[in-house]
Amino acid sequence: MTQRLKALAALSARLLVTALVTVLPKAQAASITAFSTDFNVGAPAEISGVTTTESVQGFSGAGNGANVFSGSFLRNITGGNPTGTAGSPTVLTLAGLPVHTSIDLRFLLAIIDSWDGSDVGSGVNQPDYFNVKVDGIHVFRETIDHEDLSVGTYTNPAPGVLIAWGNRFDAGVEQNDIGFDMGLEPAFLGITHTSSTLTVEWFADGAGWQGDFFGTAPTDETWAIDNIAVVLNGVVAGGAAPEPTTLALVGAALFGIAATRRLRPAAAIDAGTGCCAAGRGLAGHARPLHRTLPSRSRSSSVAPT
Ligand SMILES: [Ca+2]
Ligand SMILES: [Ca+2]
Ligand SMILES: [Ca+2]
Ligand SMILES: [Ca+2]
Repeated sequence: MTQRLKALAALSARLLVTALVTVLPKAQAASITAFSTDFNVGAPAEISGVTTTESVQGFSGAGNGANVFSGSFLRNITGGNPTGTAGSPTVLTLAGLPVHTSIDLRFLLAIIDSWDGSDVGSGVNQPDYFNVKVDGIHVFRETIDHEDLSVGTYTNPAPGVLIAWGNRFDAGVEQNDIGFDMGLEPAFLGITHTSSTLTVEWFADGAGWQGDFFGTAPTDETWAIDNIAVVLNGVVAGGAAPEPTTLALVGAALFGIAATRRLRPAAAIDAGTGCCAAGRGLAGHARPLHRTLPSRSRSSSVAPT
């Protein structure tokens, strides 16, 4: 591209953002997608830490509407050797965000193979926690049982969250896998956030975390994420201008303004405990049962390892 064309493209991006922000009525806040990735061509530059991508295998097509696992996802197999060693995080870092009042964090989550949950029997190889931190503070920390969710703290996903169940990955290893659409999980909706920078960390840990325990394929218990999107809520006309480096990104995002209406009250991070959003702590859940998993005996030939 010639210098003249590059300059023209940059000018167009600036005019687009200016025009779209300007047309928003002063009192009307909008929601915009500030970042998204499907990992189908690898991890973008905004992702650091563990960035390995690979085929979604049998998770392909699982999801809600067009928001489905496809192509590749980012898979994190770290930690667990020896058992209890925390996994290394996968990190998303954004900067130059326009003024906003909260964020929605959307992603598809694959819980792969023998996650042992917590609080059952002898507690061998437990607990296994899946964690998400926003700017260093937990918004999600739950133990997950890969067989039927029955012995973890995450036993009762909200409607639509559960999108896959069965041996979807490493099918040669008889271990059940579970998929979640975390874009519908209340813990990730309306997270209070106003900074122009954002850091999100995904990682696994816990005294029973085995991760890449064997040091070779197949791994013991791993996780993967696909279709990440960060939605900024409460973006208003007259807010601080984005950094030049994010103009094109935000401009593209504004094309997709959905004027998302807030369906749920804003979640709150408990500064005292550092955990968790929207009342989802480690205690039991009071919500009625939403999930519809097939019944499954835990005494099957596929004992958690
Ligand atoms: Ca993908
Ligand atoms: Ca295990
Ligand atoms: Ca474990
Ligand atoms: Ca599996």
